[in-house]
Amino acid sequence: MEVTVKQFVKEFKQQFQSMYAYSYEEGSNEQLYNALGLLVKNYISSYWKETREKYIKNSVKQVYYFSMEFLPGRQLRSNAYNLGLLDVVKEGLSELELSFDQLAEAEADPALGNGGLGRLASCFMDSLASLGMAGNGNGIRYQYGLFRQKFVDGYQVELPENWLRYRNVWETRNDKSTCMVRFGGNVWLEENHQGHLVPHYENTLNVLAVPYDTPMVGYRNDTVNNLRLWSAEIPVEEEANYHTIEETEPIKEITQVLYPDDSNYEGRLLRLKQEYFMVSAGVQSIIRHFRKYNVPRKNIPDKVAIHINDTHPALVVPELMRILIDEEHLSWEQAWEITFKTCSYTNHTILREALEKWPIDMMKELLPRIYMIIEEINNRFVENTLPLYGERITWQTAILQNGVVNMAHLAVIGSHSVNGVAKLHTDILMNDVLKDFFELYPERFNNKTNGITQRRWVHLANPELTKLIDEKIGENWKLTPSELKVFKGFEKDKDTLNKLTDVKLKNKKRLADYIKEVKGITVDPNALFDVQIKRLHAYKRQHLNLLHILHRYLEIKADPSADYVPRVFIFGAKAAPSYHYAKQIIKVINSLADLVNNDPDVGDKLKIVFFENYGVSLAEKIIPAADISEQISLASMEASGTSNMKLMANGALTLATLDGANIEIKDFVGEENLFVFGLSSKEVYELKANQSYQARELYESNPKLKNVLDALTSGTIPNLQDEGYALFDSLVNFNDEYFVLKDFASYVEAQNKVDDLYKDQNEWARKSLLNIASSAPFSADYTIQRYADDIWKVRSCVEEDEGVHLVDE
Ligand code: NBG
Repeated sequence: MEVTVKQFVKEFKQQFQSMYAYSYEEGSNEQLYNALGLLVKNYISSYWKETREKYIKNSVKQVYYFSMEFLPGRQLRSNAYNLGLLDVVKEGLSELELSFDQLAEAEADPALGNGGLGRLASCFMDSLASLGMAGNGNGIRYQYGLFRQKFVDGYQVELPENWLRYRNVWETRNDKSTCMVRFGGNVWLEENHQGHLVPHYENTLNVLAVPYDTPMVGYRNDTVNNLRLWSAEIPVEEEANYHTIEETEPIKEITQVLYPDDSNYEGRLLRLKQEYFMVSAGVQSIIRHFRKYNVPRKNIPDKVAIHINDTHPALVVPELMRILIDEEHLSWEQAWEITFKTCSYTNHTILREALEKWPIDMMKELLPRIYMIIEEINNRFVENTLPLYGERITWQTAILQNGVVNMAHLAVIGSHSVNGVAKLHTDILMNDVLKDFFELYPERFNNKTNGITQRRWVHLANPELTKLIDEKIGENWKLTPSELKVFKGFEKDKDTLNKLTDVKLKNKKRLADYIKEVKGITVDPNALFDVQIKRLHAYKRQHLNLLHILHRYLEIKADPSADYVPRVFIFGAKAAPSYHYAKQIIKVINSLADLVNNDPDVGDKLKIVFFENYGVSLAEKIIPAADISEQISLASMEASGTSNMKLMANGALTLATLDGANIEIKDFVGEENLFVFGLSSKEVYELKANQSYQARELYESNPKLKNVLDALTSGTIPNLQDEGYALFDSLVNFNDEYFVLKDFASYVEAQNKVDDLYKDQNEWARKSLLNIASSAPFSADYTIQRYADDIWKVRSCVEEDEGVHLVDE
């Protein structure tokens, strides 16, 4: 969009004054940020309106991405950038002697998700808009995001994340589009005079769902899509029934907090309420649109695709059935045809504890009508499947099993498409986790490997690298990511490699300053920066990383002249508050950090930095400075991973097991340009099947490993309570569920190779360049294009010469 610096300066001053009634010179950073954000939102608003009108006028098919989590990150920079205004804004502010970077830091980072799942949803929103596709997000406006993590004495402490404290300039409360969501009470069906069975409700808890809309700005293509987050309120007409604050709690609490658990949702009533609340409001608002524009209901699948992001929104299936049958008076068969063709489902994990199951009693009591429908879906499913496939498969795939509602089964049965998020993961779904369904419906299964938006994770997070690429290959890669492969042509060009090394060093210096500022630790920017950033979970094996560091420490102590390349081990990870073992791992890493960072024998050879409160904004600071990307989950356990893609795109070399998307990274960049170690998923499956694994044997037979494990309990690491013992026990006495000890030797060997390569800076830079140049296939733009072509059947609504343009991969 066209705005001159002069115009911007004038409008910014006016905006500030109109909001605060004094001059911008007296404003705090938060106030200045708020004024700037609102001004940018003003610039967005006409495109937002026009995009919406265009979709309606052309009656285009729209995608609704239903997700309990979104992690958009700070939006000021990315909105200004996608609009093409970032330079104007920066220049205008500097004329006013204000720093854009400083104001941008004042924005709260909405932590409305746990990790990869929520961030993926936000990368997808960015790509949908940038591809000019009609894509809407549907989720919850949690009043408190994921907890803010602090370390006290090395222990994780959780504080509330009040991200709305200073208001949220991007959202628009949309009181015109509220809906009513009903819980509990009694329901019965009665025939009306047209002979339809209609439900009657009594004593329900009625909750008003209020939408807050946020613009999702496409990259230079005038497209602005909508992210709709719902908030729970008391219906105005029922306000008089509530006499005390306490009485209003059951309503308010529905959208108060995000469940702080990314793989293990305990069967809690409130969580189920949240899920239904989001689903019902979202489906109602979709159907309202059809009523308003009088679209024949049978055309719904041609006009909408509803995506179920993990099982959390799987109640979309019975909710859509409910509305079509109870309110639109379609027959069961008609309603089912529509529902099934409209819905699609992505699975994001194979962890059994994360595949949601709700007690039937709970479902019946909280959502009586929905339960009736689920029961009917299940009965019909069983009736159809039993004669064709027999007892075993039928009962293994039923929705209702042993007193619970199996949400993954509901999602698979009610969707025309089921996908995993990396090739290996999809294979595991087909051959193991959902194998019986694969027998029933092979045509539904497909893979969609995850992706990331290069706009946020390269263009904005790493401007120096972006400039270097522009300088060498021109700017086309920004609109056509596959062009990035042209950069490969520079792998032997001295000038490019030197500049690449310089860029990395600058980024590392910046991170080193930040480390000094927030952690008080001095690190050498020339050291190798080794990064593991992700949720803390035993399957992700931060403790394997820990054991290796401890091993290095012991070697350096035994021989201070040992030839190790100086390293900074960087961690960022939150543990679910109830996940005791994960918290113990955090404590041990923090205590080891205290020991190592202050040991004069060690000096710069080893430093450990565990950042507090890992999230999108911190990731943006860390990733451009990384040399090594730690992707060390037990093979078969990590569905895809996405930090692996971000780190690769920023030139880090991957140190990985053959898990999730690591395998595809290896295939694109070539095995010689990353470090692979450890068991393959096939070996993991075999080891589990033959039950031959004996962790204690490894402990007893490998002296180096024994040395390291003993150091957990010997008092070597200061200030531990029982955490060292807990780790030792799980690894040695409880037979090491995630085969940490089994992979230890090959991990150490791979780490030594990392050191060797780092000594040859030229060769390191060459491999780094090849990684960057091979990262385009992980652009979320391609991922979204594949979802659009294969699953949603939607197309771009912008001209081919506008915005992102995908030629091939
Ligand atoms: C996570 C997986 C990651 C994957 C993201 C996005 C959940 C339930 N799953 O491996 O653990 O990259 O989803 O697909 O958060």
